[in-house]
Amino acid sequence: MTDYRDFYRELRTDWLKLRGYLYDPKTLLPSLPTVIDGVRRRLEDGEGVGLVYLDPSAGGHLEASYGWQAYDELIGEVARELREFHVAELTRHDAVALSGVRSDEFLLFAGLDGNPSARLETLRRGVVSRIQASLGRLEGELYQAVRFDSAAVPLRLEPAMRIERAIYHSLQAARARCRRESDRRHSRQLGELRRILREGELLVRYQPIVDLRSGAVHGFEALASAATEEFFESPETLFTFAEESEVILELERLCRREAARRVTPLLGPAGTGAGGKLFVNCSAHAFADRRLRADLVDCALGAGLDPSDVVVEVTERTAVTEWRVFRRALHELRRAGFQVAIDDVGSGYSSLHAVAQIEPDYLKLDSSLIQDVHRSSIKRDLLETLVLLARKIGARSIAEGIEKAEELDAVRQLGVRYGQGYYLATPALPDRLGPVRWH
Ligand code: G
Ligand code: MN
Repeated sequence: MTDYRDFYRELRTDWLKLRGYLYDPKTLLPSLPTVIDGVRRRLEDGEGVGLVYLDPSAGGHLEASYGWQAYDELIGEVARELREFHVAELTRHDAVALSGVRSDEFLLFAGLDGNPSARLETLRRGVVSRIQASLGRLEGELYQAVRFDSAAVPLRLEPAMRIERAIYHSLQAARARCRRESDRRHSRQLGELRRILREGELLVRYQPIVDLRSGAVHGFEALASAATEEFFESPETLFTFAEESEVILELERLCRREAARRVTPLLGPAGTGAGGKLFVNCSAHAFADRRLRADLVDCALGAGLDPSDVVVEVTERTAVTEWRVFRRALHELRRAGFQVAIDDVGSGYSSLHAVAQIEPDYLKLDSSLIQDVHRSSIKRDLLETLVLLARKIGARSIAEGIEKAEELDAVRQLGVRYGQGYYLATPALPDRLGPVRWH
């Protein structure tokens, strides 16, 4: 007798396997082979159909730096947004798909009537801005860093060509157009970066670091960015691009130079002792730069600052791989009189190992610990511990990212010595800095 149970079990296994080829398991979006038949039928019926192609530019990069799990989440968010777009703006004959299972190339097939090329372009813009806006509202660096390259192509019926193959050709054309577009953007950005380095054109904003006992300004952190957002929309994109283009040392040198050159009006006349300190950021890359010490000395003296008025903020955003080189550079800086701070203490970027290696003059306590500290007893315990640690190693503590009066009160009560953040003062150009709010 036939055992139907075995038969059905096999059938089910086959079906699951098949579904795994046809639908992406994470997003449940169909793959291209799944939707191609529907598209073919519409074209055969004489309908106009267009393809909007969306590709996360630098997707590979992002996945490599943030990990596949985080990247999967991102793809899931985009899929969800596209599905909503489908429901709101398209018909059930239209389709949203991935080029293949586990791919990160999104495809949107939509019927075109009226003016096909105008409709297609409107569709492409609509989709891209909707995705970009919805990702922008999410928490997380990855969501802020991602950008979508896109292209829209009408699908054409070529009488001599098999329709499915013509669709694949259109996909290739869309990919090629995206690549050309991103190459063009890349070379425009590279041109702009070279110009910035050549002409020294950078904006430097300064953010006060405030003594939480007296309200006096203890110093300013210098924060550099491109003069316009046209090519580099954030400091993050500028620095990442410079790193990829292997000119990060040049860019950091320029930032230090400009930070020192323009700080003078804030710190008071040289030699009067009226001034505070200048805090400058240095990545781990900069510590491998043999010119770091001489360069910093030049910057300081050029601006009429004593090296002891300059605090070098160390971040581990790019990991320190050569501790020996790093320690030697640090030692040289110290001997020249500079002070050292560890940035982002308490975040993933900053380890206790670094605290032990560096013996810093300042610990800058990461904004993730400060955010809503008045509502979290764990954060208060952690801060209390870090304040104690700072005291024990003879370092001074600075709370970063204070955005609310309650946070200010809490960190003050915990004995944090200095504070920085939008609540106290936002970063501003030297002639735009207003008074500090500290109550
Ligand atoms: O990693 P580092 O601490 O150097 O980063 C400084 C960055 O933090 C700057 O881009 C600055 O504009 C930003 N910043 C300064 N104060 C605040 C704040 O109160 N809240 C937030 N979210 N960012 C801040
Ligand atoms: Mn910093």
